[in-house]
Amino acid sequence: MSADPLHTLDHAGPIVTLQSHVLQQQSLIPGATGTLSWILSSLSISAKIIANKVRCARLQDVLGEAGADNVQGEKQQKLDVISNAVLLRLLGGRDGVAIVASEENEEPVIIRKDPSGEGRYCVLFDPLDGSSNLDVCGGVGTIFSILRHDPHAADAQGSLLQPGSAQVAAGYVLYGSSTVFVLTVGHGVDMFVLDPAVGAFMLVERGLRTPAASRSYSVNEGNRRTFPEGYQKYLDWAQDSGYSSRYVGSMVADVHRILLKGGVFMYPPTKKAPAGKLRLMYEANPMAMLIEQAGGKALVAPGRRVLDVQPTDIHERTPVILGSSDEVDHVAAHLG
Ligand code: P6P
Repeated sequence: MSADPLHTLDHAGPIVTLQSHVLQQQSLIPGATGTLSWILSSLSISAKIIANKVRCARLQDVLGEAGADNVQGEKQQKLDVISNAVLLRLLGGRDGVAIVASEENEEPVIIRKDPSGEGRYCVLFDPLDGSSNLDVCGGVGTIFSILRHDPHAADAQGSLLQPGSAQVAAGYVLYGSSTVFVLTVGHGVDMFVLDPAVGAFMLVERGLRTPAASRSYSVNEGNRRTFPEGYQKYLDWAQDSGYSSRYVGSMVADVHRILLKGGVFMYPPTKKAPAGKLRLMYEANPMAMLIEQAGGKALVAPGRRVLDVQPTDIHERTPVILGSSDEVDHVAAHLG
């Protein structure tokens, strides 16, 4: 029998879309104006547009490099540029967005700066994380982080440079075997899957919890020899303890597996990236909020939460250790 939405109505209760879920959550927040809901709506539309472009990329000849480097010094993929433009256009059309910051733009984009900026938000994102996996049909994703805008800040950086604990919402879209939208607004983690026949993200998991333990780690072991010693000691211990290793090389794909099945994801400092490779503001912070909301842990070092780091630059990088609470503890114990 087809898994059409009406079928699920018989077996799984009411049909809830991302749109109706967000509006329902808005109704629970006293004084909510709907501004954040409208921003989340624009991210949902962006995700549908990007998903379509990712799935038709090879057919429409938009795979491969765009011919320029981004602010990170990385080769931009054509779809990085396209996805970035989609998000800028959709968010730019939302009255509640004051500032946008993207991995693909060296400077933040000021959308609105009138002094009555009260009640507006800053949206930070990596438009297509893991895009180097596109030409081999690997999982790629969009990661987003939403902060309250400070209209009294001297400049855009002043409003953006808030610790991850200040995020009001965070999430990602995984363009994998299905298109999955994972979201938290600070009251747990909810997961939606795009039903292409309906064109809507359908709620499939409410209040996701990551397992407290799972004997699996996720790290690029090609860099192992340049990891600080404590990480090498952890890997020796994990391998002696029969742990399995899973690594896609696309943060959204790796973290989604950790969120659902547990384990620990790490990007340690390396010789090439002594401060770590992942970006704090629009990769580590949103993923850390999701993992903590799901009952896991997210650290930059033993005893230091990702969400407590006070950023000094919107593109700064950080080491990351995140996932099941027991598994993060095992890594931290070896780092001393
Ligand atoms: P490496 C993708 O380029 C990315 O930013 C993350 O999605 C991913 O976790 C990491 O880099 C992979 O880096 O050095 O293992 O290829």
